[in-house]
Amino acid sequence: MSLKEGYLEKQGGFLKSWKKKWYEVKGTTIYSYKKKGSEALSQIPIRPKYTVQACTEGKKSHCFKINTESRAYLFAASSDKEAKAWISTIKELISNSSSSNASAASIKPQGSGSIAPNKKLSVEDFDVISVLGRGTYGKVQLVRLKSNAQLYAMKTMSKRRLAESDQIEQTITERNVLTQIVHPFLVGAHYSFQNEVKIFLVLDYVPGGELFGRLKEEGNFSESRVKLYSAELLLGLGHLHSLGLVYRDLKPENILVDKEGHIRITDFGLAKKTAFGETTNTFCGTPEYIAPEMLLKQPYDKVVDWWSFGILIFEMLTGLPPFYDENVNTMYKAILHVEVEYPSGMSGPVKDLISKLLDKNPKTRLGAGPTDAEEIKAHPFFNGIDWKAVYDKKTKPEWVPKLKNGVDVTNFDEEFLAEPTGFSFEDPTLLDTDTQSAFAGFTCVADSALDALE
Ligand code: ISQ
Repeated sequence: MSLKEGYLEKQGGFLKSWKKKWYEVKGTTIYSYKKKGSEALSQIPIRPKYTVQACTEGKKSHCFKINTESRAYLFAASSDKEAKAWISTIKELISNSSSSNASAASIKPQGSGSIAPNKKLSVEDFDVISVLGRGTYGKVQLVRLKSNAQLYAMKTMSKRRLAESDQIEQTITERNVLTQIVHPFLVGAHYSFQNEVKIFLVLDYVPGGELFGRLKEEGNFSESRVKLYSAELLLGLGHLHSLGLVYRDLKPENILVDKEGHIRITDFGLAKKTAFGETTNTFCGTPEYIAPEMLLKQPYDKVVDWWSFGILIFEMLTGLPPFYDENVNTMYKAILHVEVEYPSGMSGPVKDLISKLLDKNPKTRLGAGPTDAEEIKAHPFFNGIDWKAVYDKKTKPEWVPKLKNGVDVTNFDEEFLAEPTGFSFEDPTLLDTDTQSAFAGFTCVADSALDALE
């Protein structure tokens, strides 16, 4: 039940522009929505030490401000009466959160991307159980928070390696994206912190392993299985786009399977904030999945994600991406000039969907219109899908990972599981002060959402 709801304008913490959204107070949290009845975009959990007051800054009338430890949230209501009503509701929330949190010195785990009470953490607060994966800049480990026994995936990155390969901005992007996310099909972040040599992102643990591993083992997936995976991906990508983010790196390695068999997109290092209608031209992504306009170094926008989505649907159905060639140059030429050939077993609707997503012209590609994901949801391949049931995870996946217990990591690559656990040593004296200062402000408890990137 909502205690108060209505449209408010809010000033972004980063760009300082004002955005109108629907806000709702439920429990001790303020949720934001694009419009009434849509999916929650983000949340501000109210804590005992917060304050709320009317204010005159921000060049807007009927303003009020919520002060937290890390920032102030500035809102504008439609009238003074409305502003007063919001202030009194939030004051009540603050006093309610004081009584419900009085004994909560420890951290309460919450769902994906949700917010824990403010507490600064360090690696000493976690036990390492296993290594789940490794990349150029560090590794992902299964960890348990000592205070509440909750499992998380901890991504550890070396500051030196990030700096050497110009990845600092990407890492901060990933943190900013992750702390904004509250969505059933996107991996959320709970905490981020740093020590002298490393930065740490504490993420939802998704125990079913990478979709890539499943695809390698099974060769390909049935059309009905692909339909649910792609419906879930579509909702996740659509949500990122609704936040003004282009994901840019969709591939099976970045898709995890949860304990019930639903998917979760991870790895937001390449996600990029663009204002609506704006384009970018940084070259990034994985060769097999790169859209033609990106290859041509032309300005591109969120529609590149719908190209990669088409490639992924093809790969899930056949086991290989459509333009694959061992020779990368041949593959690039195929992406630019060759039409996709479809195996005979593919149904008409899925062929039609893939061909419309793999339109080499980004302007006419399915999903290029103003309604973005909605345009793709209306394609006949998705006829009969109950989108609410998909969002609520009420549609049963065909494959459910077998897990013996909460810390069963057998769905992850054996190569990593054999690695020794623990936090490796790196010499802090090797880091220059520029690198250190580039990470200033990285430490945070996921302060949700209505934050930096808005
Ligand atoms: C969450 N759970 C398991 C593995 C992961 C790898 C990368 C990011 C998040 C993860």
